Amino acid sequence: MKLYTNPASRGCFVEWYVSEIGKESEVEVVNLDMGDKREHKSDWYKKINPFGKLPALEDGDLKLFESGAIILYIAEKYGQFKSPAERARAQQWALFANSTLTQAVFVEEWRDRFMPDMMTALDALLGASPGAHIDGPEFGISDVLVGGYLLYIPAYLPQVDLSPYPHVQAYMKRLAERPHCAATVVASASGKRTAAAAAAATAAAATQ
Ligand SMILES: N[C@@H](CCC(=O)N[C@@H](CS)C(=O)NCC(=O)O)C(=O)O
Repeated sequence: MKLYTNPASRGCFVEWYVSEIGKESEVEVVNLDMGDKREHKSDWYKKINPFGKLPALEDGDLKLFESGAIILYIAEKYGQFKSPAERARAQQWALFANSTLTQAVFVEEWRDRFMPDMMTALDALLGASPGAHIDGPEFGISDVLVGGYLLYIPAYLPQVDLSPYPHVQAYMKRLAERPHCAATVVASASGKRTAAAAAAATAAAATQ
């Protein structure tokens, strides 16, 4: 499988998931230059993702874009879903993360109207039991799907006050402390992720 990405892009959510399930050796990471070369807008790349956005995945004849869809595909491919209900809940959280959550938080005009209710509900869910995760007591795919976007909030929207949501904050801290998350999403969000550093950090996290 080839993952077209960039150290600063949402491809880091995919890399996080791949490393959590121990499949790094199955995925060739191809970092495209989104700067001067604008490789993500090249004709050859638009045959993989016609929208010229990262990440995208190629697996044999399959070409796939949207980070959430890529993560769900990888989970399916490596037998991570034990039941239709488990798969459906992961799909639910992927859609929540990429629509409800991102619209409420990252669209400035909608933030005041939609973010407080949404984050209050998320806070209650995560505060229901100590150490809770998005889809139950254990860490899983839904934490990557939702957690990646949550961890982007302080990085891209430092003006957004998350202190009214202490359980969300504690959850974000728990995720950020996971070595594979630190090496991918946290490093990307802090802007410290060059292609070389990404490869080194992912290799180091894989050995822990
Ligand atoms: N919802 C898409 C978002 C894709 C996206 O906007 N990617 C950004 C990088 S994080 C990008 O390629 N931006 C360059 C551009 O839009 O020209 C996903 O999750 O994959």
